Amino acid sequence: MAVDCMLDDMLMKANPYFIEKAQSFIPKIHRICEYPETFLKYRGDACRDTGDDADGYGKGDVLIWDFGHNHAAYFEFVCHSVGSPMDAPAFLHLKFCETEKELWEDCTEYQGWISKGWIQEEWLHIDELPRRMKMERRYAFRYVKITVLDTSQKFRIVFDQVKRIRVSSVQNEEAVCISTDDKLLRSIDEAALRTLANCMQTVFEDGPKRDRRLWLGDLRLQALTNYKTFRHNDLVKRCLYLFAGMPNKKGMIPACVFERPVPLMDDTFLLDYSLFFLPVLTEYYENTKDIETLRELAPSALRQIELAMEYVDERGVVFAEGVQSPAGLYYCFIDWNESLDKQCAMQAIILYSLRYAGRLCRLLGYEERISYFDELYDRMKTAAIAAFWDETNQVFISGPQRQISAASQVWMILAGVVRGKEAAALLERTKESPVTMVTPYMHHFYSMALIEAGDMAGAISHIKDYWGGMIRAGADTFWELYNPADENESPYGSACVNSYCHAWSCTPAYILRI
Ligand code: RAM
Repeated sequence: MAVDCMLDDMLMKANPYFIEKAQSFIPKIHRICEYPETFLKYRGDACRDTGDDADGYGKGDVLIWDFGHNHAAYFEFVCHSVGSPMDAPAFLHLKFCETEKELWEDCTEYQGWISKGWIQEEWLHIDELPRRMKMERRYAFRYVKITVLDTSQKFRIVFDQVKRIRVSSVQNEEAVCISTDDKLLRSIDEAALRTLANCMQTVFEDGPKRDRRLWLGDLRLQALTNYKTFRHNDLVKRCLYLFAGMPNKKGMIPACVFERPVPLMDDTFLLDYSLFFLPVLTEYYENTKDIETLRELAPSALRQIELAMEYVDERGVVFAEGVQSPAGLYYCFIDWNESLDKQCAMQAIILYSLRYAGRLCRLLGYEERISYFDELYDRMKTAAIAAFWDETNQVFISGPQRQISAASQVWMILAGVVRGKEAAALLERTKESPVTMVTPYMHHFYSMALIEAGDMAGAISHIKDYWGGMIRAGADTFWELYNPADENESPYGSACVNSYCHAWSCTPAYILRI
């Protein structure tokens, strides 16, 4: 019975008017043709000159084209044969790589928990040459590696007119880079803008390699950065209407939605992401003054608070993630650190969202609701201190093990539970937290907490340190996950499926423009 109810809640309750409105804002995609900057030839692992390109390539030869930067693009080339008549198919392996290290990564043994279909590689049999090959899929890549698996003893293959068609709904030049004498900050800003541009397709995608779809938590950070850079505000509007157009039967907004073949909600629900619909909508209005959208979507946004309150006990404390409550289970994201206890951060995110609910109601003049949200905020803040503040260690703890994590402290500061000098001191202690942050997403919130505590210089220096670490490791777009202590860390069981252009890491371009 309980299972039936849960499944029933998962069903989509589409709002055709909202979806139609979203579809009317599908942006135009710009296409730019680009040629490789460098071409390298290998046999095995050794770089070698295989002779004149016109002599062609055979079994075991490895060819690498470097396009200079990582972009979302389609790949094309022409190939023909030399030597005797072509007496067998040409058999090729193609690998598309965002970073140099992926070129040499062996993914054949991949056993991770998300689909190996995300690994950007293809095996091609070409029966007749010459042939113009236009790869059907869109990839995210800087490098293309072709391994000639076989030709035959009688013919070899020649490659020509290698190019890619870069695609995005924005053009990089539209956003002006920050002017600073600091070379590292300039590189960080450039990489952040490139990251965001690659993810701005017909929706704000999380990453052009993976998952190539619209996630609400990612959208929050992309939208903020977009307002200060590309200013394609209708794309935010489209995404807002897509989410609001496809809640479940209870009105809960899913963590992510698909656009094709027709708009569809995913059956993944994350409480923190659903609540982020409130800040995304409020900030959209603050940046555009589009009152019609604010009015139309406010009920969907405020509904997220009502639903979140079902997971809050009579003391005003949220149940732990994944634990039975009278309303059932909920899940949340927060960060990819698998040992993270999320209860304290989730409490803070509800508080954070209550402040946005109040802000939204003020904008719309919903007087009664303003005081309701303000009182609820005060009650839950008192409950949060009683439940999570550890007086002895002067930190927030979470869960039965009284876990001390960076995420708990950061979110309590962003929720306004600790402010000013106390917040600055707490962040200082956060550096010692045994449970660290692993995604640029969480590091963004850490930087924002520093700013909230009045330490803009600290936030900039953190950006130089953390995002600068990716630049020093060769990044030209920022990654989904970066743990300086372990560059191969992956939440999926293998770095083969990690995304190296992930929109939630684009926020230095926002923070550097505040
Ligand atoms: C990953 C996605 C996305 C994130 C979710 C929670 O699978 O790449 O960026 O929002 O997880």
